[in-house]
Amino acid sequence: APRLYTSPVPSQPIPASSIFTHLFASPPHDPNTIGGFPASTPAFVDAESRTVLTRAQTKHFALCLAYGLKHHLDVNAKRGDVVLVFSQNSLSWPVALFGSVAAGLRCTLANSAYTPKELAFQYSDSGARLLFTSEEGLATVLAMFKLLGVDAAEARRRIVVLEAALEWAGGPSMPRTALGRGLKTLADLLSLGKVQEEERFDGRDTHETVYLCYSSGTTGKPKGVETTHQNVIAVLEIVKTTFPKLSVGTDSVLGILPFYHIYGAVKLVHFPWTSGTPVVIQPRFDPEKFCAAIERYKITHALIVPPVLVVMARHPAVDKYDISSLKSLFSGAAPLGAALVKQVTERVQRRKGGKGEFTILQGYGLTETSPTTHLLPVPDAIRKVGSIGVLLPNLQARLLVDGDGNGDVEAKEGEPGELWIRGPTIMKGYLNNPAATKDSITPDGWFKTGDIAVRDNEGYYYIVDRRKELIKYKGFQVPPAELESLLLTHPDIADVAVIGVYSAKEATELPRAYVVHAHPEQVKTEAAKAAFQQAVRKWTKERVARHKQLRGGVVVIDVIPKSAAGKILRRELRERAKTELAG
Ligand code: 4UU
Repeated sequence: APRLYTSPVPSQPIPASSIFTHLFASPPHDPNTIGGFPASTPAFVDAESRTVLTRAQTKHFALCLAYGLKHHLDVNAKRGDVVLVFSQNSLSWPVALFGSVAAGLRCTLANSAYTPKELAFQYSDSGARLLFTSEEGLATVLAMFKLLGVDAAEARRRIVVLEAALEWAGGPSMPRTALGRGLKTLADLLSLGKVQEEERFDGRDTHETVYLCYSSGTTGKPKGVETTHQNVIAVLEIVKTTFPKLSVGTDSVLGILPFYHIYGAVKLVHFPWTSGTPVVIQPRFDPEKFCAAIERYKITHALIVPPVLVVMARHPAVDKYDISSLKSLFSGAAPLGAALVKQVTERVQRRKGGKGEFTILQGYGLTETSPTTHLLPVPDAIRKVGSIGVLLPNLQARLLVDGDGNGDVEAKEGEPGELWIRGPTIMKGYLNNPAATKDSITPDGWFKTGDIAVRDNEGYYYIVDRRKELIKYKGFQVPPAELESLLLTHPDIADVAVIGVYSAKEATELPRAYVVHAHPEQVKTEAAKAAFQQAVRKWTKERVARHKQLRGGVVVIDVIPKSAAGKILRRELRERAKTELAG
């Protein structure tokens, strides 16, 4: 019988509802509340302009947008249509998302740093027919439609601009960019009317897909992850049991993680809402602005990725601003070193002058698990430093090792194995990709994470290795297969393999390419090699989003090590890189 692990936390009831009803219900006996908290409670705050959306405004604008999406003649959205959101974090984001959800649409969330080609892939693959873009993203969007052969008039019909002006929310007005002039805006869609009720959902519909974030999974190119209403409602309920308690009126969360990544989408746009806690929105991590916002808004919790802690360990801004309100920093999306945790914990505690508790916590999850499966409880922050914490309730886990040709077998107690997860937060599958779905979810519902974990005798998990191809740059996915197929189009590259190398200095992996030159005689000298390496880095930089650049270097190699079946032996390259980088 398989060795099944369960959570130390009791199982939670998961309502069979829709996201909109779950978050926005105003019961007849308590009409001045929305989702269990007073309608006047601030929900989202623009850190820069200080514009606030209360719960009531968020709901109002979402219902107005739902009306606009359905009735604007250019849009005419129908239930199940896919809308793509392409924007850095802004106050418009939650409105765009919840308005689309209220209209019964599916939302695909795209990295705001994407190039036109990267965006074109997700737009087409997801079957999107409508797109929200920030003004910043507009040039990319127009170039994308050109690439897709969509004429200018049709492109205009499909675009809704989330303009920088927040007049619709009572915030400041700003000039429109020249590019954006003449296009319809969020404000236009908000002005047409308001749906009385969100799309009605019955029990069956809780299993409908609502979000499509993209993940490469264990191998290959990015795939649309079908996240259902039920997946999201379940993760909110199970996270609540173990995440630091958020209180209405006293706590506030800093929202710097990108909302288009599942971590930001769920833990910032949805989760604090369920506690009546405001999220202060910043478009990107900037050490000065981060600390200034903590001071100005008396931030109690910030969700981050490990490289932010590197900055918090050294940056003078930490001493310049009053950050004494902070109760926790919560890290996820990439491995976190214990030494760094201790260093930052001590520094922040010193800044707090010993007043009030402060902990650095960790969580673990994947796009495919909606996302959080493990959390480190507050009391264990130091005792179990480095651990991703305990399995959340309603989930089951197994740890598997390759059994000498006998398929997967259970790892022995305390030994590493591939982490498998089963439960209500596992995605429905990869969009239009039954083969990839079948490879990642067993017939009896176990999702294979591709991560190697150890479980200690008290039930705390540690991620010790990764079995899959994936590279993580500052928490962002870099699928090696995508870079490899791009690099193979370079005229001088005959073969290539991309791996991740770890930089302790930046607390992140960096993508590193091993390339075989098409004409090896041209790169015989060290100078020729160096010039070629530089050229490949520059060539790549011009073609991919920031996070996919070959920051880990380019290495010329005679032949890419491969198995008899032609699979790249990545482990061998990783070992090689360790030696190269040490030497
Ligand atoms: C070592 O990164 C994410 C989701 C992160 C997340 C979300 C909510 C963390 C905590 C939380 O509460 O999703 P993806 O799909 O971009 O990447 C998933 C992969 C994992 O398979 C693993 O390899 O990212 C890596 N990963 C981690 N690795 C995620 N969290 C961790 C972690 N330590 N804490």
